[in-house]
Amino acid sequence: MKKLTTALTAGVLATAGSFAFAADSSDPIVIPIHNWSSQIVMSHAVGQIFESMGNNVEYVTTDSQAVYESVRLGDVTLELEVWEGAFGASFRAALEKGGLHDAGDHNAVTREDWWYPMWTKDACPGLPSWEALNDCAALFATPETGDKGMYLDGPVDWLKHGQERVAALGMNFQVVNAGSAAALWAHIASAEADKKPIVVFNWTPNFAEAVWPGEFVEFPKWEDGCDKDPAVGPNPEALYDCGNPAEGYLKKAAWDGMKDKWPAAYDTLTKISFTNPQIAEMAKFVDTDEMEPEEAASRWLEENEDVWKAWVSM
Ligand code: TMO
Repeated sequence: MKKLTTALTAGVLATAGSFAFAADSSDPIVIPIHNWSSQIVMSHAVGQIFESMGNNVEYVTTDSQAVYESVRLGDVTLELEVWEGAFGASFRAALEKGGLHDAGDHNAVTREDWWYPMWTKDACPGLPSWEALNDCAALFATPETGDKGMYLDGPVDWLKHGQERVAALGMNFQVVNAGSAAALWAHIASAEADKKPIVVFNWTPNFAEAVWPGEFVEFPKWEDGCDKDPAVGPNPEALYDCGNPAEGYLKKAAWDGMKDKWPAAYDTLTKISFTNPQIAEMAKFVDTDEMEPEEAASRWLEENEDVWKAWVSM
């Protein structure tokens, strides 16, 4: 009997040992946190999934463009929300240099661009065309922008070329950067009372679509190279004379070393795929329901075990 127990124990240990050999490093997986709610909640949700697998996780707040260089160098391990419109160029640049790779798409279609709440169209009925918007520029003038219309863009680290687009298309607008996502929502909310026409940066999936019906401005359609080759887009002499992709991707990116250092977590990362409604809900927990991101992440995981348990490799 003793012998059998010993043999069994040895067998168990050998099995456990072979798992341990392939196990993830105990060093923390470093997850970057940015400045919009779905990314913060998703990052905590995935961090909590990794912790449930026995991994250590560390969160660092980073610039949402510079992060691609940090992933490439392995200073952070991954990025969970690579939005094509805002970060496609930085992502492509880092891919070319090497050290990071595409870890797969979420099952989501994204758009990030100039947007207006629907009441704006009452004052400027030619919308959503950008030319119609430009003809209405005076409606959007503010003390800050003089006789030009104001476009309230996102924080400076999101999209870099708003004023260049205005110049390339000969628009009578001035781009003002919001200090935070919250400043965008405050701007929309304050225009709502007297239905003041406004045009602001917005995106989908987001909580905002359930709160304020609205539309994206239709700019000349995005074509690959619009940010690299002046010949692409309607103005043959300028870059950035296109809108952002209307059906953009949402990707995950990983440091090349993640696969060997944290193989189980890496395998899970490649399987992770959130949908538009799931991402909008993550944002809503914070922006509408005023939950803390960590709490929103735990709540999301509690309510969606069937979704994420399927991504965890055993
Ligand atoms: C990067 N963002 C989703 C805020 O456009």
